[in-house]
Amino acid sequence: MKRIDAIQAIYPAIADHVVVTIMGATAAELFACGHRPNFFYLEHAMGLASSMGLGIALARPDLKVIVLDGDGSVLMNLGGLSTMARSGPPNLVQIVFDNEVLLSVGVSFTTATADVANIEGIARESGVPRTATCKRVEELRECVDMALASNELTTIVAKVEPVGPKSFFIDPHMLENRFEFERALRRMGDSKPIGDVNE
Ligand SMILES: Cc1ncc(C[n+]2csc(CCOP(=O)(O)OP(=O)(O)O)c2C)c(N)n1
Repeated sequence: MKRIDAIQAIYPAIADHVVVTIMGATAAELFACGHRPNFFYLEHAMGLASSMGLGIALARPDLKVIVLDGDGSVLMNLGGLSTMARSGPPNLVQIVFDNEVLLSVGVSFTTATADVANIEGIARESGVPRTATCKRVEELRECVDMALASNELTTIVAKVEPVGPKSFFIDPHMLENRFEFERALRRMGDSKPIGDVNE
């Protein structure tokens, strides 16, 4: 499956929740599906989207938090999985798009998932209670729906082709996104409609 098709397919399920994504190709593809103020694109800090998602999930148990991650990012911060599992917030769903490369800096840089590493296995053995690996878009959509309904910390590995967007353009600017996202979290707490980017 292509990641852009996968993100498009799960977009309706995640759009009203808090979404934190890794930088680069994944962020650009989520943005291309439609920006929302409740989306945060964690630029530069490779590996830490799940840690940020964990912090939000623990601080805001009233919200569901979805982290869009990458294989290179997860492998860079492997301790993030055990910390996540140890705290075990039921409102956190991590989706790891595993394309077996560091796509955002070049497809020739393969990660260990191209050879030996199995991120679902690492997550399970780290103590994440719900894990899955999906290879087809429909399968992923069902997995995400079930994870959101389950109220249990979940890591889903989505095996995707090593292809990305033509442009990595994202608007809003990183700093704007930081304040916009914070305001969206506060509004969500007030149970007001989130609205869209033009609000
Ligand atoms: C600490 C750190 N090292 C390196 C980079 C450069 N960098 C940006 S994106 C990226 C690849 C991320 O790989 P992955 O998580 O697999 O996502 P993909 O790009 O394949 O979608 C790298 C190495 C960075 N931003 N931060």
